[in-house]
Amino acid sequence: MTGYYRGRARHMTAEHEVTTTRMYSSVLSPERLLELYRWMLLTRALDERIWRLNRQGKVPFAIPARGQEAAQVGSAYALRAGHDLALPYPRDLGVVLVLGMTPLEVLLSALARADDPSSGGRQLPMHWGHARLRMLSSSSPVGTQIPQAAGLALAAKLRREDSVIVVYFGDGATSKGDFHEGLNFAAIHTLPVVFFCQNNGYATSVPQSLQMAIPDVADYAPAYGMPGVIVDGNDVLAVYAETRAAVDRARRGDGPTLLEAKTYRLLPHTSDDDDGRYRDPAEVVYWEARDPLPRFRAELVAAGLLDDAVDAGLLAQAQAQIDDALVRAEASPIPKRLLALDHILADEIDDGSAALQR
Ligand SMILES: Cc1ncc(C[n+]2csc(CCOP(=O)(O)OP(=O)(O)O)c2C)c(N)n1
Ligand SMILES: [Mg+2]
Repeated sequence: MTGYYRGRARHMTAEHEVTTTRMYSSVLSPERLLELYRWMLLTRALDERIWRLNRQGKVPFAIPARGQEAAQVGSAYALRAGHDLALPYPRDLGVVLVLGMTPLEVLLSALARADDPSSGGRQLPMHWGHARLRMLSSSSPVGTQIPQAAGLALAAKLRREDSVIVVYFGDGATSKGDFHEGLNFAAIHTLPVVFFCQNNGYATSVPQSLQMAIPDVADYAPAYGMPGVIVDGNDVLAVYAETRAAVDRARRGDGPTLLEAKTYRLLPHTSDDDDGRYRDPAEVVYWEARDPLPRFRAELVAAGLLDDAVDAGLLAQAQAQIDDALVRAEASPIPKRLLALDHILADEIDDGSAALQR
């Protein structure tokens, strides 16, 4: 019997917000807590570097992750990298790094080089894809990855694989039919998929209040017959624990979950956006004070796992890794013009006539 989910989404409470460290720190060893922090640090540093390269005219277009690192790193850390399938959305630098994409590969994509694993420099930067890492190539139209994830999950179930599919998207994508169709299908067939929404309050310049008439994306879940969970998306440990629970549930065969990570994008939508035209700078200041990176750093310091010297050393390591990757990426070849149309249309067109003659 497929489990019919009755009830309401599980909501984050004020109590939840202040107790997450105590609630979740015991789920990971000190080494793994520091590993999570290093992923967040690398994501932040690489994101900043790409933004600067854009301002220098070297990277044509950037989609910043700043402010959403906890949601991305914490959730991806709950997957079995290279085994589970991920469909990241363009802002997901933290997700792709944790799942195994190297800073060099990220920079090859940002600089549109021939060896970019996502598309060989054909797609917009940050439209991630990596066959070996089981990361599905992404499209620009918002939300299209959601029904694709349901389809992949159906395939995994039919093949009796124990892989889980995790699909990432923003609050804006929930206004698309793709979101509703994907959730409905996944729930009907009890599919092993986790729908992970990073709700940063905006779809480019459109605030959430103009996209939906209810406050929480997670509240859509019970209508389709699956659990909906709201998590503080700026608390990396809470995100890890809730994603882990949803992934375990999917792997057990108990079906999909909709997770809503409440977060905030600290930079403009993209390098081409002027966020001063649609949001109050005071709002950004409010969220700067809730930046997930210093927040986790403070928690690690309070737990005696980190001090200023170790922190500075970890940042220097991340920067050195990025410096090295950048030198190699800038020295790598650009795509050959003659190959521009490769992989766009089938090389040989099958008009069906051969089949008709049989
Ligand atoms: C179908 C479609 N409509 C509009 C766009 C233009 N567009 C690109 S990103 C975006 C906003 C997405 O917002 P959200 O899903 O909340 O993700 P966020 O950018 O906030 O992380 C829009 C409208 C698009 N790419 N596809
Ligand atoms: Mg958004």
